[in-house]
Amino acid sequence: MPRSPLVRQVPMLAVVLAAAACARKQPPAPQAQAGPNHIFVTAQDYAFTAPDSIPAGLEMFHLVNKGPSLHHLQVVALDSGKTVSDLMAAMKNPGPPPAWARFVGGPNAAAPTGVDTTVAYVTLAAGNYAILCFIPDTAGVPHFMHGMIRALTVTPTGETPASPPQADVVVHLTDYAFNITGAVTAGPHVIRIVDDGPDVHEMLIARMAPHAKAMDLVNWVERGHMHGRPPAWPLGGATALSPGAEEEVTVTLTPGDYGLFCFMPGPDGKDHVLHGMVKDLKVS
Ligand SMILES: [Cu+2]
Repeated sequence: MPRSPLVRQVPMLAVVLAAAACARKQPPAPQAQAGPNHIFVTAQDYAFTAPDSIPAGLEMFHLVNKGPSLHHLQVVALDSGKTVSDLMAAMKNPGPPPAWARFVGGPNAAAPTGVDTTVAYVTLAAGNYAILCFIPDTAGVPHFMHGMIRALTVTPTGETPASPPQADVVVHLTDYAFNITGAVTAGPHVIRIVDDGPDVHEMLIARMAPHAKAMDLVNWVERGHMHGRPPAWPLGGATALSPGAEEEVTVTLTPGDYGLFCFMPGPDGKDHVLHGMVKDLKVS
């Protein structure tokens, strides 16, 4: 009597299952990412040119500002399946951002010359993100309302993210101060910027114009509404970081006067620079 096809298939199925079980016992070791993914973003009035999709891991964002206005690059992680439309809707409400929108940094403002590039190393997991510019125009309208907002999809790779470069200066952001360890001297630096909370903070680094102090830039923004020539030259830094988030930036300093600034709005509506989150730095 011929055996039924089903009986003939059972041993074959057993072999396949055994092979699958064997494969499960020895998962391939995750490969280390060879180095950062270089992500080039161009800002202009008012749009970003940027990739729609990038691989997960250590991202090195390079921001070029073709101007004429100041622009920065804010990366926001959108959890719980939220989209750029959800973020736009949420930002119409005053007050703190919703829990599903995490500020994960990015390069802060680059001068509108198209020559300087500001950079930031940010480690991103796969998921949905938005990139946007929060800097306001002279009427106080943030640039994302003029179209400087894009979706960014970060795709999984199965690789272990590469390590960011070793920092020689670390800045902890608190309510409301910049706490610096390491020597801020003339020359190239890798600066690690960490938000210790409880609020969201940024750190703009700017070289002051001759005889200008950090408060002169605060007054230009807060009282002068960014009209006329700024008393400082932006060199990047970190855009907003939620508590616990961090990034590395590279910057080359020459002797002179610099300032650190956080223009994030506080719970009272006043920007953190007006709560003392502004610092003069002399570099020699
Ligand atoms: Cu702040």
